[in-house]
Amino acid sequence: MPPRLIRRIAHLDMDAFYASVELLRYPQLKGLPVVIGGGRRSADDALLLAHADVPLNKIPVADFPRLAGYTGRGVITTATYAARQSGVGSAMGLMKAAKLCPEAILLPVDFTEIRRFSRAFKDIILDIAPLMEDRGVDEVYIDFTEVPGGQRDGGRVLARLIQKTIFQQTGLTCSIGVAPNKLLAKMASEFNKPNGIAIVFEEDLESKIWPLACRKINGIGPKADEKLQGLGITTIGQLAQQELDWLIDHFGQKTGAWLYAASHGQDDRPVELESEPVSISRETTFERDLHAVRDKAELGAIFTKLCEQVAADLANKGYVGKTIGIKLRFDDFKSVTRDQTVEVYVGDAPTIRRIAGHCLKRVPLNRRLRLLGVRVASLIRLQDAAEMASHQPPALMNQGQKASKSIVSEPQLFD
Ligand code: TTP
Ligand code: MG
Ligand code: MG
Repeated sequence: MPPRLIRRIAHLDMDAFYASVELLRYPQLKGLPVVIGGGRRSADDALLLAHADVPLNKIPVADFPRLAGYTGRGVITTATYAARQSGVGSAMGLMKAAKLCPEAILLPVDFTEIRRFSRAFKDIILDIAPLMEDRGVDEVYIDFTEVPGGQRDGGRVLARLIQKTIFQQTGLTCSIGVAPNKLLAKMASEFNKPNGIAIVFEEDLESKIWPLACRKINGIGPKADEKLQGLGITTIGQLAQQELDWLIDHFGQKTGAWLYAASHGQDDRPVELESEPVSISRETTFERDLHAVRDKAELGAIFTKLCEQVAADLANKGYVGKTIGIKLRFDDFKSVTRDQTVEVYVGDAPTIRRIAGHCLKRVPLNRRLRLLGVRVASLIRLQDAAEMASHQPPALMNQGQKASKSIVSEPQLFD
């Protein structure tokens, strides 16, 4: 008989994520206090401008902008572990942080890089353990139960493999908690941060979970915590000592029952697979109804902007698509859609604009417009499309061009 599988759920969270992504670019800052936050400033541009002729990893540490003297209302997005030793951390005002750690290097967030690495580490995990739930930019749940290595040493063997592979392929470290469920795994992933692994079994509840503050339960926010403190409850262990009925009396049926279950380490929520988007679209309702001919310039500009936004959304999410569509709503509130499917996946704004323009020409535009939308569907992941393209003749835009030829006799509208 095969051995009985016990439920093992992992929570993985990247270490000082935004800061760590910057350190990949500037490895000379490794080990130093670095904080990420505020908007992009002239000092950031000046740094790059002054060193335009050297690679980023050769910019001298002494030349980086410091926190000292910061004035403004910016807050810290995150800080390296070296900076955290001075007591600075997420959500703290940069001016306050400047007092605590003036020598810290201050860098802005690069969201494009962040999204790229977010996608990259999740793809690495998916290759090893396919049951992954995306929980935001730097964390996921993973169901280890049936994955090879997921039971060995409580999940430590698989956790180590994932941690090592992410580090080898991206240079980023993460921390992983493995436990009987999501609730405990989420707490466990913090136990040995950074670059740590923590294994929690059901029987560890009393020793490892009960001493923690109630706030460590994901779902107990500042308000609930304040109310619990008012009732004399600060730790999860104290919460676990309360009767179910007492909790329901104070917090209502639903929250009371949930608090009871959580404090006893119970949580049966499944790990939910990442759902792939079906389409990505942007639409806008105009301030006033616009006419296809009289407001041609304005409509054309809005149309182009929508295509750019859709292209940016696709890029950020890492998709391309081959069905491009438009949606129009007229002043009588009737809507029409048109779409066109091309042979090869596209994602860039000019191409989307061109194909959407073809769609537009198939709609009679004699009424004023209230709304315009652009949509890209039949999506696949960008990297899958790249792989497919390498096995196919480059037929990219022929289809779209053919379509455009067949309708050149149509009146030129705001396209
Ligand atoms: P976290 O995982 O909470 O923090 P972290 O990855 O920086 O550090 P840790 O090692 O403790 O996990 O958040 C992930 C990223 O989300 C973080 O790098 C920056 C961003 N973030 C904000 O933008 N605002 C915030 O208030 C927090 C907490 C994080
Ligand atoms: Mg993190
Ligand atoms: Mg996180």
